[in-house]
Amino acid sequence: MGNDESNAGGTGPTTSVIAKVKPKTKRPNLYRVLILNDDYTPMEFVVHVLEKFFQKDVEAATKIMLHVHHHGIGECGVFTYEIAETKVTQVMDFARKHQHPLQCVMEKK
Ligand code: TYC
Repeated sequence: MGNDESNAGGTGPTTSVIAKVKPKTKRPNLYRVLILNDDYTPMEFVVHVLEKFFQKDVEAATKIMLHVHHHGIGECGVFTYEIAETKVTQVMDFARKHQHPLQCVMEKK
């Protein structure tokens, strides 16, 4: 940004340099966090995961869980890269700790 007047030597014509002002508000890349259906993870456990890690109330959590149960995959939320990565790790660790095969993944929007 700016407007320079250059005049090397001090005589002759001047040259104006006009820099463009670029509004620079970049939107962050966003990632969906998804959970996958399986035959063994209890429905109540999935609802609990959605409440615990994705701040869903029991009604919203149940709706998402049933969507995944019937369609195979569903969205838990949309986050920036680091937050999405953290959610996936938290869910996978929690599922493993309770010996459930629940899978959680992220995908770029
Ligand atoms: N299909 C599981 C069952 O019948 C329930 C389930 C729902 C599992 C959603 C995983 O992401 C999932 N117990």
